[in-house]
Amino acid sequence: MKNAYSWLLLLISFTAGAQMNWSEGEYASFSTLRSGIHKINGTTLINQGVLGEGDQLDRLVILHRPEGELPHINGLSNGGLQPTYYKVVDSDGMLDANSLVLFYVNAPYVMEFKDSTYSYSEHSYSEREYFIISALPTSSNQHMMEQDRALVSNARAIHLVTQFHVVDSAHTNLVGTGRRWFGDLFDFTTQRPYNLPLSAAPNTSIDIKVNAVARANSSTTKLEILDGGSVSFPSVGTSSVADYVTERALHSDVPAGSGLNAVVLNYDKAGNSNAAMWLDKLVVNYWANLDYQPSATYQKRYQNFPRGAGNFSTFEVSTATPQSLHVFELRPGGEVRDVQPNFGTSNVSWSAPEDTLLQYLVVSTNDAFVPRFER
Ligand SMILES: [Ca+2]
Repeated sequence: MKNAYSWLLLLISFTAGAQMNWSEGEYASFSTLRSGIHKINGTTLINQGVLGEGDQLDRLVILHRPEGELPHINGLSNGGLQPTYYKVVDSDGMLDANSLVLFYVNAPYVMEFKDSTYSYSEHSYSEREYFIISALPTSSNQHMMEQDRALVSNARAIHLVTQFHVVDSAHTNLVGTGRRWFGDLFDFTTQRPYNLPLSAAPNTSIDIKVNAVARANSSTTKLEILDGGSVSFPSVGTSSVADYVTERALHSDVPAGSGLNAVVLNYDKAGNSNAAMWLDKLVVNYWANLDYQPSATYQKRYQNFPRGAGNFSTFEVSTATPQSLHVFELRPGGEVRDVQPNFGTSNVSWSAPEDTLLQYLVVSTNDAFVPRFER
């Protein structure tokens, strides 16, 4: 009898060992390159030992550090961590291989929406955002708040919403100081298309900001945006300091015409065979219609363009599969809510008050981004 009791204790401690306890500092770390709704599935939670099969999913703890400029590995230090509220997609709330947890995580760079335009601020240390997942012995109360957004009569119908696209890859450290990094090289290849994740709406204007550096021994080379503006680079001495370059910024509008899905950059070498240009960053703002459009790299944004308290906007998102979609509300200050919209036969719709800026994401569980497991 005593033996059986010991075995039982051993079994209990083994089972408990397969689950994490945040109070004891145990966690699994994940990272992402993207801003939007992410998902963790049951298999991952089980395999990483966060929870065991059959455990209540509401014990999960998801924490991140949304503010500050610390390197993100250091940024996981306990002090600045905040909860990321999540939505459990599971019929009985108990962990199995097919369970899903949905939650919002921002990329480390900032896209601030103001005056119908997103402005971009890069993060100095990291292109990945890190967050951690653990569990408590009982419910963590980190369920995402539900938000009723029933249709309101006499509301303004929104037909176009603003999207952003950023290309800011860091491959090349030209002067070797480690402080400035550059992306695509325009040398043998002098023209590159940058695909937009969604097509721009027809007959709208696309706002393009480009920063690039170049070296050339003439002052006639230039950066051009196809169907948009251009800017020339001054000449620099390429013989003595091989990596010396000059920098130019270009801000230009391009008409979308019948709809556009790429921004094309060209470096005109003006016959100067030694000339070369490196892209620093490309920031694009463009308009899209409201139709549901999944993309592997981007989740369409819907804004209410607030005119003040007492006003309402209505969104109607056309889709063949309304019941498969989840609508999330991004609120000022970073809170995210689980919207209860109106499900039609071929659309999802809701009305939003306009006393403050509200942004929405409409995603199916297939579109939710999958974070990378770190350790
Ligand atoms: Ca279940």
